Amino acid sequence: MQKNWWKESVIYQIYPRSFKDSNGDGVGDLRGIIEQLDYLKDLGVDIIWLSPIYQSPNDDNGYDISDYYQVLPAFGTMDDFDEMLAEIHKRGMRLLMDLVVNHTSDEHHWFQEARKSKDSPYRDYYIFKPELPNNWQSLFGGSAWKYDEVAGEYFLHLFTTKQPDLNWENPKVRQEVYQLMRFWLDKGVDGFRMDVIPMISKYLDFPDADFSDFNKVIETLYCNGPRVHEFLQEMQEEVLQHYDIMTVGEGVGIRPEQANLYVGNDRKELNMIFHFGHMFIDHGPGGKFDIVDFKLSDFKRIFTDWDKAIGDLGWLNIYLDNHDFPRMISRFGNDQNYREESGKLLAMLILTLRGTPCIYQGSEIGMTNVKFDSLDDYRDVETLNAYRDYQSQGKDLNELLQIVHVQGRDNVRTPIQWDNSAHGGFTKGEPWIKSNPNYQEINVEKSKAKPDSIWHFYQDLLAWRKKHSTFVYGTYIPVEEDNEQIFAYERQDAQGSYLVILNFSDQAYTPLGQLTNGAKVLMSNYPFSEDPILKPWEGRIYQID
Ligand code: TEU
Repeated sequence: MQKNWWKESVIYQIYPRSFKDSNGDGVGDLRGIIEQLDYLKDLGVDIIWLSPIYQSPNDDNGYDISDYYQVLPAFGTMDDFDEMLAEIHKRGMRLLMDLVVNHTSDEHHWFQEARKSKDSPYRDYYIFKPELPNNWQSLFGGSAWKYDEVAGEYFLHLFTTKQPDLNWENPKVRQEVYQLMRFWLDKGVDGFRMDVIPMISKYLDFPDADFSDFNKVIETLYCNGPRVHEFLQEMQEEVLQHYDIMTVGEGVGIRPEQANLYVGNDRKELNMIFHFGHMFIDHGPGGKFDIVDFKLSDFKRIFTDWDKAIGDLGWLNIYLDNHDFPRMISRFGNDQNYREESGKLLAMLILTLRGTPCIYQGSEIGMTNVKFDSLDDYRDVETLNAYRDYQSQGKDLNELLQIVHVQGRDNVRTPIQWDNSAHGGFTKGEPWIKSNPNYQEINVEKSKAKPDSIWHFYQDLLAWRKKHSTFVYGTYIPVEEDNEQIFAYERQDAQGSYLVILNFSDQAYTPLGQLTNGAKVLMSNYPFSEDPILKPWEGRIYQID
């Protein structure tokens, strides 16, 4: 297996709007990030993935870009960016920017020009049709086609109506993208996380879709289009191969069997992907707000299937939440009775599975989902669109509120809780979104002051992982795959043999003798004990011969 710095690193995702506000306007900013770089270095992360900071009307909080060459003024200036990048590099860390090029904002001048005339040179930067071509639905509700009065045609938007999809069939569009990538890479950026990159190639016959299973539509029609690999290989040829950088694709819609088409080291496309196997595990046929149950064995099997699919040819990210999904402690742990224990256990999972771990901001202190009392407290366009649809269809708004409490993206977008002062010390002003009221109990200051906190557990485990390369390059061998209480696996190579057992339950667990015979406990998320019985939400790393 090829050794690479991006396989040995740990990524920390910053959602800048909610990370740290330095000037009291209630919105996180680049200077706030600069203030906290020592905090991140001290935690022990290596790469910062920064969600979009470009000029945007913020219909989708920056994933709707109106100028790829400008920093959103609320986040700061280009000088602030240059200083932040220099300070990141000074600390031996790296920066990934978020590349959002499946679509732009409708306020981008390309779209504004395109809609003016069918003869505009920008017209086929987007996908305009004279008639409604099919029944496609946006991931954010409603039709995926909007009739534009000025343009006199419909245009495609797989996301909000303010996020028109770019037409990658047009070589001019691709050259525009390569140019903006070079602009940021020439500034010294260390790579990109590529937003919905499997969506850039469209099925040009635009067939109708069967929405009885939305996830299937995403996989078979919205993603993995006929030219996606051609486009990515051209991107590699034109841009990526000329820099020592890393690329990670947001792997929505990719099936395990398709993974190495994107990340196989012989493919010259991407270095790795965030796959969505476990992220859609509780999404029913109706999508994310159609919540279904799942078993631990289903959850485990997804990781095993993906590890098998990738083999030694490709590479994956390992993550359990990001800015689009609920807080992992609330979704996969127990944020009521075992918040600290399950937070540490989940940290052990992402830091010992095979792949580049990604920690989402606030996980290191065990931040949880929020339960705002009113839908009016929410800011995410995905939630607000659902709110609008429920209202227009006369559906039960309280039912929607309960669903949003579980699945809403604002669960992970409440401000980072730095201390127990107002708004968790995130801002001296009024935050753009309310803080989680539990910031008095859950905050960085308190967590760093508590020696056995989640924060210290992350710091210890991050340091420990650096000294045990088996957790980077070793094989992954699942054990007890049908067990509905524990997630257990071995990691092995010439440098070492380890067994990880994670008790995903509120009950104690007695490992089978043969599982731990002769194994030596190296680490636990509970105070050290030779007791063979795992406590509720106890995770252990054993050395095995
Ligand atoms: O997300 C794409 C994507 O698939 C997610 O929208 C996810 O399926 C959904 O949010 C689950 O609710 C990327 C960005 O990460 C997301 O923040 C953007 O809203 C979206 O693309 C459009 O750019």
